[in-house]
Amino acid sequence: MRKILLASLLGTLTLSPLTSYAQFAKSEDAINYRKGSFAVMGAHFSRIGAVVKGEKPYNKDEVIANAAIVNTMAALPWQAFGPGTEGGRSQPEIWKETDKFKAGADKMQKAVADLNTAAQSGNLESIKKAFAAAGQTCKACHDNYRKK
Ligand code: ASC
Repeated sequence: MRKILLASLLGTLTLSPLTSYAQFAKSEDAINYRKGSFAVMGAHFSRIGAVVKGEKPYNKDEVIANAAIVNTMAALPWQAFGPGTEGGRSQPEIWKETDKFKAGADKMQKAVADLNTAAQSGNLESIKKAFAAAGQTCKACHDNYRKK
């Protein structure tokens, strides 16, 4: 019984994003991971953006699918900003203002969850509002923490 508990605890710890920066063997791996997850998120966010801007016709199911991907991806990059992973386009302030950076990350995830809810509502006006709010949270972090 104790073995089973220990194994399940270890499994939980290994899968937990909070502890998993240690899963990257090299800082370059963490940098690639966060770049990759932001790139996938950005690609699907932009597809909703094209609808919001009227460049593409509104298709409810496509927006739902894109918003769900953005919502899933939004949870991922943060585990790859662990200690000692400075580099890429990240400004060093990320590792000096960790609380502020985390607050921005949390705000973005909340806004993206709202976008996901709006997508499911099928109301294009709600989607437009939620998209603009989410885009603001992307921009805030880019302005503060991403190298130009
Ligand atoms: C996008 C994308 C971002 C955000 C940001 C919003 O489509 O890839 O990073 O929107 O530009 O200001």
